[in-house]
Amino acid sequence: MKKTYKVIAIICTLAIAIGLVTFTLLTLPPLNLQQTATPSTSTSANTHMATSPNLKQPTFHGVPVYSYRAIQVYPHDSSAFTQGLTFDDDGCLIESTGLLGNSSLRRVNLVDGQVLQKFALASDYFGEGVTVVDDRVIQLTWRNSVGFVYDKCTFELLNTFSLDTEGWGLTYDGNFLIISDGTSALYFLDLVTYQVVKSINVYDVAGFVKNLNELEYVNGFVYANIWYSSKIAVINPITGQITAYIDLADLDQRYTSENSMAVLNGIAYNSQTGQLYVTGKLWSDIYEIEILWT
Ligand SMILES: [Ca+2]
Repeated sequence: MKKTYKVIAIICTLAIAIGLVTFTLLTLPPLNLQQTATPSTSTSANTHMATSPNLKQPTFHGVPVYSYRAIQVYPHDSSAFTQGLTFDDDGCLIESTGLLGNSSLRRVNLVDGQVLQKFALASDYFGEGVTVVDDRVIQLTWRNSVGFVYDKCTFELLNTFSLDTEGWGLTYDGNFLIISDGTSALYFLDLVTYQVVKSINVYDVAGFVKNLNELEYVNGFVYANIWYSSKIAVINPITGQITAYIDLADLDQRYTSENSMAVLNGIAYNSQTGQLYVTGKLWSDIYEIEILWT
């Protein structure tokens, strides 16, 4: 009888074991082939890529690089140390120049390069970015911790405001002033108080991108010169992600000039015509360009 009980016990144990194995197999999730692949190397940056480059698309730091076509060339004052460039409502260029003792605010005839109007800054101020907001022209200074507000028509100095950072580039997105300070940050300033209300850090797949310089707001993106680079960064102003670079190396007069300071710096977009212009510090030309988005 004992033998019979043993056999029954063994059979029951085996049955329970088989039941448990069967239950376990039935309740496991189906094998996901993707989970067996090499672990992803994606980062928070490239998972936010707005544009997926094709195989032939040149890239820089994981970002598509686009070329350009020069449509027209205009003369530019080669003594102008360009730090800011934008358009007024009449299609004239508003330009800010730098260097101590040579800083100015200018209204320039695009076609012949003539300076139509000029306000010379005191010799201890170093002019930087410039933009137009309604009837005001706003100009930054580099390390003077101050911004200037002018009457758009007369260039009469109306007001000043303090800056907590260095002043480099400046543009206007319709709601805020946007300032760069040579780091990877863009600061958004209130139009009335000139206080910083938010900021973002600009990055590509390789990390934060510093030396952001002259700025221009173009169709929902911030275009930025990068100091000592021939590339313009196209920045998503909400996330800070660089979604494209525009390579202007062939235009860069730093390579044809004997002055190593003659870097690309100056982007102006005429929103009424859709035309885009670029120049640089001490450059003899302003170029109207078309970006080749293919
Ligand atoms: Ca600009």
